[in-house]
Amino acid sequence: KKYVGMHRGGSTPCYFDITDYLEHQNRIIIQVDSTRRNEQVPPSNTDWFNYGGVYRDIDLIRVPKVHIKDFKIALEPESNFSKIRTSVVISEAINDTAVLVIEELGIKQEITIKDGKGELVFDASPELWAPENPKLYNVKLNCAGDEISDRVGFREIRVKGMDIVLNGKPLFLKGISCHEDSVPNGKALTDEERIENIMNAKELGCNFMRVAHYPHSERMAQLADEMGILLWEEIPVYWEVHFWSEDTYKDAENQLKELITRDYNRASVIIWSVGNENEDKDDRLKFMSSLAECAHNMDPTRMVSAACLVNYSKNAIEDRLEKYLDIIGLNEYCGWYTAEWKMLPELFENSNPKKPVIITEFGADAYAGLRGTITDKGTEDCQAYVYERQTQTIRNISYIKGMTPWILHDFRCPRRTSVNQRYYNTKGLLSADKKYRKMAFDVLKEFYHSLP
Ligand code: GCB
Repeated sequence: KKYVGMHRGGSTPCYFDITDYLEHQNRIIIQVDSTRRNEQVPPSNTDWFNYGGVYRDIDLIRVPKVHIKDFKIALEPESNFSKIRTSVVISEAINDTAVLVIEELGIKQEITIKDGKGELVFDASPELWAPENPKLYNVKLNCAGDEISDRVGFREIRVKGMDIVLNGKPLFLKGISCHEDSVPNGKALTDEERIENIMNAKELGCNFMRVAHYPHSERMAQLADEMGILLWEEIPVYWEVHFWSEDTYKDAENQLKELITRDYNRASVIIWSVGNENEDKDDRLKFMSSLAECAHNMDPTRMVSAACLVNYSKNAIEDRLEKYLDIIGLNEYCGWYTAEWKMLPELFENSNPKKPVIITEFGADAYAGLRGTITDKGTEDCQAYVYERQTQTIRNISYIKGMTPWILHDFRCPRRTSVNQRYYNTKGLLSADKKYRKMAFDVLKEFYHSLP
């Protein structure tokens, strides 16, 4: 037996070159350690079931000795939608010429490769990708006998003042949060299930999904590209992480880098989130601001955010991390964990954010089919009422530029042990099998369809 290597984190891709290990007959053995540990990302305590084992595809890939290792392509920001930037990394430090072809645009560009690397900005006027027009182009790259292809959309996402601007037009992100969880398949969703989730979001009137709290399969972003829905992608820096540990930081940063490398060419992905609900402490600020800086350095074409907590002592949107973000994400549970409704308008009045805000979570549990009054917790009536009050308040707050209520469908959650939860988090608008629609689904649908 020969040891090839190891990888931390079960969500993002990795690869190992096994060329030098091969013999006439081979057996590849993959061992998975699914133990939850507090020093890991995510740590042991999460409000979802993280499953275990291997839940991503494993491929045996044969490539030429000299091959294309990385290839990025995107519309150049602030270029008036008229320039494309591409960069190429080759497996060896060769000097050569790579050829990029986008046939539909009549583009054939030569990229000079020096010491295995090349970069080029060139004029182009692609039809812009947007949720209502998810235009993708077949892009091909050749170098030293290797060829790769991708389907790529071109769009520009920026924050301008207090607006989130897609292709030059301010937009409101009508979103919904979603876990990667399925009754029959756990985390290993089929494409049919992913398409069903996107179709349900579209029926709600969404142009945006928050795929929480860890990188979902790369198929999700590919399908979002095809079907036209914007995405918030996140790494599992969730709740109480060992923010003081350098090793934990390395793990988080590695997941962020692998995610950005994986989905850089996906037009649907507009926001990298560096975490969720982490208390504003010094070591956490250093940890998460470093992640934000890393995302900004790696990717100037997207926005960086995090789902922050309300500053409860002031009932205000205030977190020192905001300085390092482009967009402020905020989880608030008024009408649920925060019982008093008057806290919601007060929260927004007490706040003076300098950047656009997305309400990344609000919600309420509802056991599918359970009815009662609006004050009976756990009923559909109570959940629907929370959605009504929340949406009617949020719609009047000018600095709120999007929302992703919690959550599209119920999901497995070992911490949720009450009689109506039965090891599920029941804040879904749909039951876990997605066959049953709770009343709140229609409340959100009506709200999104009433927006311009
Ligand atoms: C939160 C968390 C989310 C939980 C949710 C809940 O604030 O971000 O992971 O599942 O609340 O249901 O309590």
